[in-house]
Amino acid sequence: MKIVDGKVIVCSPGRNFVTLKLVTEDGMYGLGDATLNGRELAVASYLRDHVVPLLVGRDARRIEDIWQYLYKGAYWRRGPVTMSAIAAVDTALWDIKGKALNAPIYQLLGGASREGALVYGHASGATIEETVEAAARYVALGYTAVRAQCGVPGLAQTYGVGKGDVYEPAEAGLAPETVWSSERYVSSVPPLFEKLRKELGFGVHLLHDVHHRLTPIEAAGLGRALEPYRLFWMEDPTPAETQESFRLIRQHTTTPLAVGEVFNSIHDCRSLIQEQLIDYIRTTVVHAGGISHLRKIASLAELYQVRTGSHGATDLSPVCMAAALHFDLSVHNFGIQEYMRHSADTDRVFPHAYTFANGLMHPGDAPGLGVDLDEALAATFPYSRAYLPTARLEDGTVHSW
Ligand code: EZ4
Ligand code: CO
Repeated sequence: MKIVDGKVIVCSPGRNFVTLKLVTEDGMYGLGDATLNGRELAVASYLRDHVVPLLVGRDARRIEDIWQYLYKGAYWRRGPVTMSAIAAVDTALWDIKGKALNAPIYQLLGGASREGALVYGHASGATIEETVEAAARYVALGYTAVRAQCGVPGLAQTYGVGKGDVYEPAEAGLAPETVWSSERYVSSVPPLFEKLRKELGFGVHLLHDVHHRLTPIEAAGLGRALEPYRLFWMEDPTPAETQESFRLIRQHTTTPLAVGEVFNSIHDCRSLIQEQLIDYIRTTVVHAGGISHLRKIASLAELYQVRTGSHGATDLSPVCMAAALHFDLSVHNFGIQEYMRHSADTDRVFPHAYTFANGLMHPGDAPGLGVDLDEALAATFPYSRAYLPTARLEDGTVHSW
């Protein structure tokens, strides 16, 4: 089953997406998400100019061999651009394998380990009251897990606070700069969760994303202050290039920790997992080498009772969401899946079989991923430059984002 073509489709139905479509000699095709928010065209070129020429003529059935060939053969290993490109190839090959064998991918990964994947929605608001109302709306929709982010008094704009119904992390044009204060932030979070628990009780899982903005000791203090509200997790408490930082946080708090949405390989989280410094690993299909590599991370994590909690924001396309759900349904040590609903235009460009009911999602039973790409419709939404915002402290110093 030879690969005869690889097409890179860049479209922007509400936000930018890069999709790889691999075609085989018998006319079968598979899709893979290659979207790297704010750096999309680098991955598109990596695929189009450097990877697709190497794939033409290869046997589409040899997923692991092609993965190793692209990873080891490039000489230059890891990094978000390389690993997103490899992820797209890997996902597309799993899609083809599922279609060829007439089975949904989760059946090829060992079958379902659960009825559905627990997902969390995103509640946010400028004030505590608005955020509590948004969280209550998610509960009314059937969600049993909700991430809550709130505006910080004294800061004009705060990460994670959406505008309108669809939460979009990037902004059109050149990267906007926002002002950040860790002091203002850390004192604003406990009152939010106090109010959420008072209004919603303890029957719903509550999550919070710190977005790599605190030092380890600041994060330790916040984790401790949040203990009475029993969070499902505190996410990305501090930047994780230095994995040992988490030892310090861990010594001080029992609030569960999640990290890894920006990781792209098992080497980024090896110490975090083996030393049991985290409870959830957030690596995703698209940014961490595809379904094949994510399974290796999950297998390592399983040994240490670390569970998965994959990133699933709107900048991860429905192709990635479908792949994530096949992974989530099958791996034993699944924990939770992030789910930010896409815009109506995105859903129309990427028709999909996955469904949500009663707080759980299911990838569906269509062969392969169960997601398609309407290329004619996609062509009506051309790429449009957008960036994630950046952050500076009140005195102008660049801060982690
Ligand atoms: O900042 O998806 O947990 N979710 C997040 C997201 C990420 C964006 C990055 O592209 O932190 O909002
Ligand atoms: Co996050």
